[in-house]
Amino acid sequence: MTDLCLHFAPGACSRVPLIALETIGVPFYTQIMRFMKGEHKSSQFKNLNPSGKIPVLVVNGTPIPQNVAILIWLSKTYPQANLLPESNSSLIQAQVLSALVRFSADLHPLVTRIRMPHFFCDLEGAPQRVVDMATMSMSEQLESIEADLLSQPWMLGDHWSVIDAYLHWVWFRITGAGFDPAPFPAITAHYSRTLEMPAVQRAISRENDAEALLQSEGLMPRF
Ligand SMILES: N[C@@H](CCC(=O)N[C@@H](CS)C(=O)NCC(=O)O)C(=O)O
Repeated sequence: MTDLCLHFAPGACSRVPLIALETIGVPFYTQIMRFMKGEHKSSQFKNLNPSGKIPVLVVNGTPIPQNVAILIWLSKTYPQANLLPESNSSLIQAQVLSALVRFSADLHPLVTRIRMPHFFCDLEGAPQRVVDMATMSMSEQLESIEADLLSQPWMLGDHWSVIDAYLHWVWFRITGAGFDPAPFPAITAHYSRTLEMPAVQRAISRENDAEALLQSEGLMPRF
């Protein structure tokens, strides 16, 4: 049996592969990242991901860092879970990859600016400006997603994919930081639909358990 360990933290973007793993239903275990102890900066963890970031999925001892790489590996390894649509057309494959990478390369960095603006500029008053500018860019990005979701239930059409799990996480993080949901009713409804999915509920439950543990250790990060 394949040995799968996901390095994750409550609230972090590791929720996306966590949802993917829960959707597949394969046995896996988890390793909680203790950011407050600087574990992500340790040489031990950097052997798994030189960028010092989660998620990392360790497969039979071999690490896969980066959300996109993890999600594609899971999708190809467990095709029955339909995490991403399969196609023999390289053009369609490229379109699906493009939709996924949009989240990791375009939207995700904006989430980071909205949640942790001091990582980008710590001059007095600057973090708020970072938030404001990232919020404007995020709103622009979300306009096209809102338009799509007004005519289809999921990001790629009629069928859920892990791209919907990525949108779920983006929305969770930005609305949790005060982003105004009012102009985006279709995305709000999409988020509600994802919350009803058992795999999403199991992923959140794992995060809640991890959060309780980190709280008890005084190591729950505010990020
Ligand atoms: N490109 C990476 C980004 C991962 C990422 O930003 N992870 C955050 C948590 S959401 C992290 O570990 N941050 C720690 C840090 O930057 O020090 C991916 O898609 O996996």
